[in-house]
Amino acid sequence: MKTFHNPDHLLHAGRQEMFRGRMVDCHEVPARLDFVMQALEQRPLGDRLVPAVLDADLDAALASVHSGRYLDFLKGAWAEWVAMDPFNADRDALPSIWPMPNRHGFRTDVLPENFAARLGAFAFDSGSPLTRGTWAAARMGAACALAAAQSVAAGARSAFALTRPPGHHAGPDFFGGYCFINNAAIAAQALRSRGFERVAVLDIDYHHGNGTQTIFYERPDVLTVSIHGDPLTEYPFYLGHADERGADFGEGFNLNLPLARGTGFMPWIKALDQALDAAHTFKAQALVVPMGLDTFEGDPISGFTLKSGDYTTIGRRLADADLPTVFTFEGGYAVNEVGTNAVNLLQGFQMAA
Ligand code: OKP
Ligand code: ZN
Repeated sequence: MKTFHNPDHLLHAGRQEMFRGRMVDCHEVPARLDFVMQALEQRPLGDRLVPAVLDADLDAALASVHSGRYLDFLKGAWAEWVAMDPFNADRDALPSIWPMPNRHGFRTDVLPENFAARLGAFAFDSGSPLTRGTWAAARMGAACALAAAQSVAAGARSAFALTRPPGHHAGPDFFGGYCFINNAAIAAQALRSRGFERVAVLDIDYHHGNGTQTIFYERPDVLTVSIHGDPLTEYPFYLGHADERGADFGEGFNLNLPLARGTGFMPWIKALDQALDAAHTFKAQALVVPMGLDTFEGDPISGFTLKSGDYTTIGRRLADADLPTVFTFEGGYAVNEVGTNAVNLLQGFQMAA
């Protein structure tokens, strides 16, 4: 399979994130991607390419899953942040006030002019630093997802969008969970636009893919399935329960499989079989896998106990679905092992495919 990697990922390098009242070093660091690249160099799966997509196609892909006002906000955010205070040029932007939509009567239809207030209107946490290069990096990440989808639409069995920042927490008009642009949603929508009538997104990151779920929640043409730490105790907390089944035309086309913190490989792979059954029943014509490796036992911010060898089995099992498949790189914060685990999964897939 081809890997489309983001040559600009380094432009996004947050320094610190707010965590329980203090600033801690960012977990989502550039080295994560570098380790995956190194592992791919040692165990090549196919060409490693920089995405070449038309600007107009990329803008259309971005606009197909995100709102215009959110994209405008992201595009201009850094300039506005620095305009607030010239010293901000050396600080990452983090929100510290939120409108809490749907509660307390706060409005989001009228956007404040104050940038800090607008930052909070588009973010759901204060752990996702927005930096000078965030927009450029995230935009090129979307190009990776689009190129991967185009490759699969052109007949490839699979493709890998290797990019950061990750994407599955980003929604139609919000960022959070280290995510700004939803790469998996862009890939799914690009496949829909290129002739695949039903696309299944199977999110295997430790954290619920709330952004992706929200983007497709009312749609019957994209099935969203997520296996993740139970939101009763795990981030992102406010979404990801088993009773969220989709709404309107999308009712029945969202499946959440929350598992308790501490879950090991046997129950996890049973959930994967359930997820694949759902994709099969849905008669999916293509698969998008937001691939988080933070289910690993050594992950510093997660709570499952999968081992490196388990990822090979997961890859094999995904290949059994026998569908054109796009992988997007999501979480995985045990930096030294993330390359091995990612390539184990992809190699397991490729050998079985
Ligand atoms: C992004 B992805 C840890 C706090 C949790 C947010 C986690 C975002 C995970 N100190 N912060 O799904 O891997
Ligand atoms: Zn995660």
